[in-house]
Amino acid sequence: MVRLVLVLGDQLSLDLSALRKADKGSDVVVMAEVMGEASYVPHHPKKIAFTFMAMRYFATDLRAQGWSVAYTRLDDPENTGTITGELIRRAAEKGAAGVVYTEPGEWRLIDALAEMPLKSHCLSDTRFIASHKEFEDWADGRKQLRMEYFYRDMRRKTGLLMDGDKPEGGKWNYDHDNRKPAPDQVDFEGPLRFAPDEDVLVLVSERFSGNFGDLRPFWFATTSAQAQEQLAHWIDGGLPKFGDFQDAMLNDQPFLYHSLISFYLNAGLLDPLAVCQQVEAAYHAGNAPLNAVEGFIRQIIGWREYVRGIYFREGPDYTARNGLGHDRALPDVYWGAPSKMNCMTQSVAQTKEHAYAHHIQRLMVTGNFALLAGIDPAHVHEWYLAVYADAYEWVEAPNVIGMSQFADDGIIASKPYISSGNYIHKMSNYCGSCAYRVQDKTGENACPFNLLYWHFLDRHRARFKSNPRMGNMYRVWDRMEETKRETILREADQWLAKLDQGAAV
Ligand code: FAD
Ligand code: DLZ
Ligand code: SF4
Repeated sequence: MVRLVLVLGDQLSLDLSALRKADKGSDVVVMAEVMGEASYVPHHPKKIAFTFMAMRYFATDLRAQGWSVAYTRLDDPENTGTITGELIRRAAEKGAAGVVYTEPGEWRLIDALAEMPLKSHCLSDTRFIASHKEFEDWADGRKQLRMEYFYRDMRRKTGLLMDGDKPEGGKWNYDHDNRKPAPDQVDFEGPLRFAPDEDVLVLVSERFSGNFGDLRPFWFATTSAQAQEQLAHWIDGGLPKFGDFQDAMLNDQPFLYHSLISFYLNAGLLDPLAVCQQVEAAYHAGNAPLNAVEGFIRQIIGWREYVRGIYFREGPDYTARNGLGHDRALPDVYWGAPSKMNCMTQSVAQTKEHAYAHHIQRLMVTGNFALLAGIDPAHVHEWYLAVYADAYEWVEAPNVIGMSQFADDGIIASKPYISSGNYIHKMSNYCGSCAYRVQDKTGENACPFNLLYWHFLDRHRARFKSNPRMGNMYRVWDRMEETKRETILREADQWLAKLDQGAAV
């Protein structure tokens, strides 16, 4: 009897558990471009195009390997518009007895598939290093779920950068060496650029031109072979300085020494363990220093696995958390409206152009600003989910709701990631070309990050005053002259009022 095998747009891996379970001779793979997935948030057009191109190439690969694939294009007149609708339609068409699928990365779709009126079998997603059970076993009974300890277990489990039972070089974490400010010159040319599928670009431009984001030029890799080329190119040229400049930001330099592989990892075109093994091999061959290699491997087997563990442990209501009670609407600057803040303008402009921003831009510019300004975390979450080509809820939500907005009340972060303009000034050259003055703490030209930093601390005093990691901040605030504190709070309120009125602040 025929069985259907679902392959979603972020499950493009030949060793997907559903494919491994299936029978090539009798089962039918179902892949579908559907409006339901393409519009549940207003995705960046590059993200939609990337997904459709990669899905089409993957279907071609599967057919070449002997699979029978029922592929629905977005403009197919029979298209029902949802993944479950397509499964029901294909089940009737093929006379299928049921569906086998790999667990999706969003509760929304997990629930929809579970409620589908078809006999179905959901398998674990084995493309991760830690299973749900392993994460639960690690997390259960701990007061705090600190990534660092989970990461050490993943090092032991994978054997990556291990010297027997000791960490390579004697330390688990070389982050201290990874905070150099922006370099004067970047001597790595950034990601490889690949030719797109023009049919998909036309389709996406016809249907999604109202979405925020530039569709062209389109340069992403869309096959696993191309993604592998990009990885090799970056290991060769970008990895050696990745650690040093991981937190740096420069005007008109969106990529610096970053790997630009999150899209490919998350869509299934690259395997995380294999990626880390190649990066480790570069270290053993003497081609990259330990601080870079350890820093990179930590992001993948540490942070990436850890945030996934949190998403599934915390459940579907995680995205609705709002521990700090923030309720401001997302300002238009996030959708490209003019702003005098150069750091925001730079980060949003490159997001619009590339559907990409690197970690520190997401955390310490757009995320920091949203947190300081008290923006509703649900709106912030939707924005990040829409505008980045690597965004799926399992990875985006813990980074936004937890790490960036502290809306989960400290499950992920032990203190909020907030900073005044000083941090941005230290790590970038943004402030030099900004209409505001980062040195000014008050006054007409004061950097808004300076005003809002104290405003945040003051309005959340009851919540954070006893946090041992924030004592210093409150001591500095309390030592300031009262009139200065009053001026800062008044000017911050005035600035926020202008923001709410839609002024180009
Ligand atoms: P590099 O800087 O080269 O890092 C290498 C890899 O490490 C990345 O490709 C990624 O797979 C992994 N990684 C690094 N940091 C994290 C992290 N915090 N969580 C998970 N994986 C990590 N990453 C996503 O993949 N999807 C998202 O939707 C996403 N949203 C984010 C939202 C916010 C507010 C923040 C602060 C971070 C977010 N991240 C997200 C993490 C990180 O910013 C991106 O993974 C990274 O910028 C991708 O670019 P890169 O491939 O050049 O990464
Ligand atoms: C992101 C995305 C988009 C834009 N379109 C599709 C689609 O048409 N068909 C599909 O199977 N998957 C798509 N995806 C990826 C899914 O949204 C993703 O599989 C779920 O959000 C679970 O992570
Ligand atoms: Fe951003 Fe303030 Fe620097 Fe301007 S001065 S770039 S607003 S941190």
